[in-house]
Order: sequence, then C-alpha cells, then structure tokens
Amino acid sequence: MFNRANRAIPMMGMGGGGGGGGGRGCYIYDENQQPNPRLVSNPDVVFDRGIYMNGSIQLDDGNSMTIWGFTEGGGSMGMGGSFPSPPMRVTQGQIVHTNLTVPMCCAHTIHHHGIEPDMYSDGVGHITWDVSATTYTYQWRASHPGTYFYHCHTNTVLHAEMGMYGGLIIDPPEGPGTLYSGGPTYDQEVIWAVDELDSFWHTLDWTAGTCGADVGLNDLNPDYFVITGVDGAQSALDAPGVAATVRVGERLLARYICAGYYAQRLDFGGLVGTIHISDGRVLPRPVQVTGLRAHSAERYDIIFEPTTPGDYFITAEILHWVTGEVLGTARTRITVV
Ligand SMILES: [Cu+2]
Repeated sequence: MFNRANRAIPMMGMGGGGGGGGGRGCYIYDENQQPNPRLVSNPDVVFDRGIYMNGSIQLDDGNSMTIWGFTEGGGSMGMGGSFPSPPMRVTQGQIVHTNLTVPMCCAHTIHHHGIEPDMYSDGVGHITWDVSATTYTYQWRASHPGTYFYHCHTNTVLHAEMGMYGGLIIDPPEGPGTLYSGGPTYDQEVIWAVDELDSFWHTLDWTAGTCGADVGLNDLNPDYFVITGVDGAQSALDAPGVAATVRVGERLLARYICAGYYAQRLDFGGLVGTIHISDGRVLPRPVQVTGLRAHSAERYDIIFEPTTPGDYFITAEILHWVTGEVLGTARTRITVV
C-alpha cells in the first residue's frame, strides 16, 4: 500500500535500476507492467494515443502556459499537440481499443471517464498500472450514447490540470445528428469543456507532489479560465466548435463537460436549453433550464432551439468550493440569425 511516508523513499534498488533514471524521480510506478490479458482480437475501433508535455496555450493577455496532453497516433513523445487532446468518437455497441504509448521519460495512463470497464482497462494509476516505456491497450465497450471524456490518471490532480484530457462522444447507431435512438435530432454541435488553470501548477514536474514534498497541489489558485482549450476571456466568444451561429428553427447540441475542479455555474444568457442526457445516461424526462450548476467531471447534453435572432452570451462562473466566491468567468456566444 502507498502512503505519504513510503512515497518519500527513493526508488533506488527497485526493479532493476528504473528508479531515479529517465526523469522518473521518486515516483513509485508499476515496474511489472503486463499486456492487457482480456483483449479481443477484433475490436470495432482502434485509437492510438501518444503523449506530449511541451505544448502551450496562448492566452488573451499575451501570456502562454505549458500544456500536456495526448497526441493522435502513438510513437515517441510528440512536439506539442492540441488542447484538449484529440476527441474519440464511436458508435454505441462498438468494442474499442485505445493504445497508449508512453516513452521512457515518464508515466501516464488513460481513464475513459464514465465508461467503467474492468480493472485491466480502468486506467487509474495503481489499479491498471501506470504506462511507462511501453504501449498499453485499454479495451472498452460504448454502451450508452452521450458525452464523456478521457484523461490521464497518473498523479491525477496535476496531470488533468495540465491539460491531459479530451472529449469522448458515443453516438447512437443512427450516427451524429441524433442524440440517442428515439431521442431528438440536432443540426449543429459544440463542445464546452470548461476548465480553470493555475499558472503556478503549470510550472511543475510530472512527479510533483508524489515524492513527499508539499508542492501545493491542495491549493488551486486559477488565474485563467478556458472553454475547450480556448481562453474564455475573449477568444472563446468566436472560437469554432465552441461558439456557434444557428438559424431560427435549427437545433444546436451543446456537449458540456465540467473539466475543472471547482464548481461551475452556467447561465445561457436568455436562451432556454433542454437537458436530455446527464453523465451518459438519458433522463427519464428532458429538463428545460436557463442555466445549470455542475461539479468536477459532470457532463450534460443540452439542446437549444432558439426562436429569436440575437447574440446570446453563455457564461460559466467558476466558484470556490468552500466560499462560493466567483473566481473567474469564461464566456462564449450563440448567435441566432
Ligand atoms: Cu499523465
């Protein structure tokens, strides 16, 4: 078992000299990684993911911040990549393999949040082992249509904050344009992955906080607020795939992911949205709302069918989890013509 005391012990002498080399520091990862013993030979879909730890986000005030994430394709460590990481999109009923390749530098995993496969494919570090200097295959079934996300689960508090997540969409057999079999159709879709970023955390090493030192991962002080990897101060107001222009009578699907740690309060700026799916499960009855409040990792599938032309500002307030204080705001826009 791991506890704070034995995390402080350097890994020297464990597992044939892996400890201390290759930048692994004192992180206690699994030396005895094995192939997934339960893989089927004929998956319906295969995703390949590598990792990068040298990306950046350009912020509206001219600053930038280091971002880590997953790359499309495996292989060695990529030179930067998209933020969020490339989405995975599959069809209900499919068996999926996700191949994660991690070089010697470090350890990472992929956890398909809300999918809940067996422990060999769970991707939580120390349950399914941390992947390092190898390729590991996760296997999962796309059972319920809706919006999910995948993220790294090694030193999770830091790695998820650093940007190691991407959207995961399960379409019904009818394909994109239908939310679920027997459910509503939609004409356009956007993804709103709302997240807060703490500049200080983005200077830390991938093992930070795992070696007995207190690096402050219990103290999140976000200074930037993003929607789907775009600064929510200004840029997200017009960002493709985040902002949208729809005609009266069209239906817009917003796939909302609470990708931060603090609570979030969304206001739809005068529009009424209908929530059809929550956390990958169809609601017994759709719910009409003018906004919502969500907590870390929650997802909502919301359909807007605006009736009046105009600019509607979608506002996400990030709330301190104890005091409720508004720490920051991210905004995007739905333009109705
Ligand atoms: Cu990671």
